[in-house]
Amino acid sequence: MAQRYVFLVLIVVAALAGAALFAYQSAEDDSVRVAAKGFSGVPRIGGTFQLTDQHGRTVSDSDLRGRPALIFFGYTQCPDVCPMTLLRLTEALELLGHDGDAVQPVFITIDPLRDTPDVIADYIANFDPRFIGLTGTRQQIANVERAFAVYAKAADGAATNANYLVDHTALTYLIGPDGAFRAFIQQTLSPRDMAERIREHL
Ligand SMILES: [Cu+2]
Repeated sequence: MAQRYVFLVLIVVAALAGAALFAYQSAEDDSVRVAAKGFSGVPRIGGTFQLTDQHGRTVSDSDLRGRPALIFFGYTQCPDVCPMTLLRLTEALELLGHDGDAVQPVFITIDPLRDTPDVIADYIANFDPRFIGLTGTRQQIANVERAFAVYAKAADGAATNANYLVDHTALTYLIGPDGAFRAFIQQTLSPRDMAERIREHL
């Protein structure tokens, strides 16, 4: 009887230790998300950045002030999520008609090594003509990713394989005319739902 009791206690202790370890690891995974939150619980997303557009001109966060912006982070060699999302955003902007003219759509690369201004210029020509496409140095891109709490990681073997993939978050950020974060536009929404979500903030 006593032996059985000891065995049960050991199981409970092991379970608690496992739960504590799991909680610790989850907390680490969530650290980026937590860091992006302000005291009010509203995500503190955005900030200052300086990048280069598809024409080689410098664009900073202050250049985007005065009108709402739709910011999508991706890369031109993405086989699926990026082109699909950019097509849906393009369609959503068309559905908004003249109301859509108020919005500045922005593509920011998470793959600055391959996505030069020229490469981005060719790429965004496939989507809404109002898009601006931004790139920068590795450090500039790392800074803007941190400001927007974007996750992006090149696949293993990227150093030796020129056709490497990049794993990344695929949310679109709706930013107000004051530069403050307003809403996420999920890439899984239909263009019509995207348009409605954008319209709520015009
Ligand atoms: Cu992608």
